[in-house]
Amino acid sequence: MAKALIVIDMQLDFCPGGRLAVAGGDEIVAAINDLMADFDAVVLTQDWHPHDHASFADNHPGAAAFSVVDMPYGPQVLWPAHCVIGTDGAGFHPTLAADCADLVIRKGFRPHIDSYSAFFENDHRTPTGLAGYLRDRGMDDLTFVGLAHDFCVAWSAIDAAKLGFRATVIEDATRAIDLNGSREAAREDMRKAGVTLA
Ligand code: VGL
Ligand code: ZN
Repeated sequence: MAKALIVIDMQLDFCPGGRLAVAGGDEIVAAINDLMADFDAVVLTQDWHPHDHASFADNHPGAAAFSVVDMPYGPQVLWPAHCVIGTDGAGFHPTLAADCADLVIRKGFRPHIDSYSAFFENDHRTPTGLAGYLRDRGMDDLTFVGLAHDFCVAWSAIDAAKLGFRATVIEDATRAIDLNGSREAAREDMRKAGVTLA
């Protein structure tokens, strides 16, 4: 079995001081760097939004950040603007060993649809191409770390399990946004999908 480490969205905007800061987001960088040597491949995902992205509350006049709206593809949380293409906040945390990655895959670049998962956009149908890349390289055992536990990490791990990969989340190397109990809900959804929580 070949093992890949999938590092989700370790970007400055998700770390303290960033535009969608996850509490303690920067505390996991050293642990993630240490894990990289144990894997046959390392993939980084990068949340990468145009300034007019539909997931930004600013682009919905009168709507509050963290409220939920109905999009053609389903409910969507409206976020503060974050990870805007080309900004410092969209960059990786400076101490992340990003040079060790085999692949950086960007997601969320289409203005009208968000993409939490590393595998599919939020319509659960439009592929990012990552599954094909991993299969071509014979990677069948995937471990997920990074930000945020209850959104992009959970959605990625659940999709991986549905696609037939072995999927593990190392919870100590994640941090959650925890919006209205989303952390526990995500843990339950991951367990149901067959994701191992380590
Ligand atoms: C994420 C909300 C919006 C994440 C990305 O990386 O978990 N969350 N965009
Ligand atoms: Zn985003």
